Amino acid sequence: MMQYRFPENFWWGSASSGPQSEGATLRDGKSATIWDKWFDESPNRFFNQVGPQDTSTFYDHFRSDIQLMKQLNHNTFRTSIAWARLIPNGTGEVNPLAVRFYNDMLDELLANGIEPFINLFHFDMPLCMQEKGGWESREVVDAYADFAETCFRLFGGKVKFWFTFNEPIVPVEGGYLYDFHYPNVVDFRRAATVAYHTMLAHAKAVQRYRALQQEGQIGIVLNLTPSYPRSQHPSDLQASKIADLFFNRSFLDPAVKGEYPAELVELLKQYDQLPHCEAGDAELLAQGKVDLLGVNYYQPRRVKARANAVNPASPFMPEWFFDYYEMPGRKMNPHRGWEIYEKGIYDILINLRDNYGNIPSYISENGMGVEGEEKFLVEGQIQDDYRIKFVSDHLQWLHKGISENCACKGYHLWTFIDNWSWSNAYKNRYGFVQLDLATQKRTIKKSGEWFADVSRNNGF
Ligand code: BGP
Repeated sequence: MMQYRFPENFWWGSASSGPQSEGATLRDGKSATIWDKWFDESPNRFFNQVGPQDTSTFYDHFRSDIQLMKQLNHNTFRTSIAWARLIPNGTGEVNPLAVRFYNDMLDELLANGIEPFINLFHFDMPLCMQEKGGWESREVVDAYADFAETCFRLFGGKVKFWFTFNEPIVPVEGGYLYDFHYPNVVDFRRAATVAYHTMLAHAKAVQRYRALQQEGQIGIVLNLTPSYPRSQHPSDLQASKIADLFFNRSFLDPAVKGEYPAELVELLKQYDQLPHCEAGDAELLAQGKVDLLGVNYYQPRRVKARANAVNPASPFMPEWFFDYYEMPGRKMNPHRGWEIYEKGIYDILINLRDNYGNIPSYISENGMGVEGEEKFLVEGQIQDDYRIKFVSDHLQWLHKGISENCACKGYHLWTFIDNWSWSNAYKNRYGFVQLDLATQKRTIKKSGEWFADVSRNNGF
């Protein structure tokens, strides 16, 4: 009996990214990214010292991988175009081998009835652009807009769903605040500039796309972490409101409403942390409103009022305004150390419905990273019942949201084939398809077969 039937034309698929799956990192004209640089400098920061060159080699195997997607009944797939592959110097000349690869890959997807969702930046800043200051530099913002326009012109006939950025807050947090991405800076003011310039870059790309009047939609992919207070006490509520401003609304508001929340601007002004703004920025941001929002959801954020007063001599951080809170009895994914809270997906959709004009959205990532999955091998196949449960529990809440009029159009699992996860490398596996890194053999997991049925039946 079908309990959860989804709307017609619902998108069922999975998501990946160029830097995590393509491989051929320095081949066929591709230039280095910050990941190549960081791995060269600090291999010990990567799990088992496995770096960005060790991927599932999508660059070489995309045709057979797309056949696997077909077996899994995908009607969509997200990946990204690597700036450092398409325009190796960051600006100027386009790499013909990259054009050929992306055209072939897009043609193959379309020929197999799989709609490409294409993202333009997945943490993979070309090294030459980082050397110009990365997102701290307005010159890089302009270079990105040119790169985006080049993509629209080259591939806009094939791609109808574009995304400017994946999780733009992550390079801010990782690279400029919490030291888990290159360039490993810890400085709030610089982080704020990076965040601000990323949204200017986003808005410029949207503006360029609309000027071309192509048929299609443009959006952004945000990792939203619903911010739950420990209690309804006003000080806990205030803590969660501020965490929400820093970690969700800092990107969600400009992306959907075309402007920053006044409370966030006020707060940063009060602590003298506002990034430098120029004339015309506000008008530009107002033009960056998206057609479609990708929502990555993995875990909630739980906070409480700070226990101790802030030492005003310490460097400014979002954590000046709250403490993290571990809810008693919470469910955990022990491998990744993330809480599992399925209802979060519903709360996000209701928030978008009620406070963001019910912007059309889809779940662009959701998934469960597990270490040591070989333990679950039975007769050559990983029996990942935990992943089936994880996905179906989230889909039930997603279904409830849709039945209450939330405009959610699809679901992508993170990820298709186990892939390279930044500094976690292959520690946690996320795929519907198991990858043997040594032989590059692919084997569909039990969850992949289950998902193929869900997609075929448009429900479960
Ligand atoms: C998201 C990223 C993905 C992917 C995923 C899993 O933040 O968009 O690129 O890596 O998280 O997280 P992790 O690889 O850190 O376990």
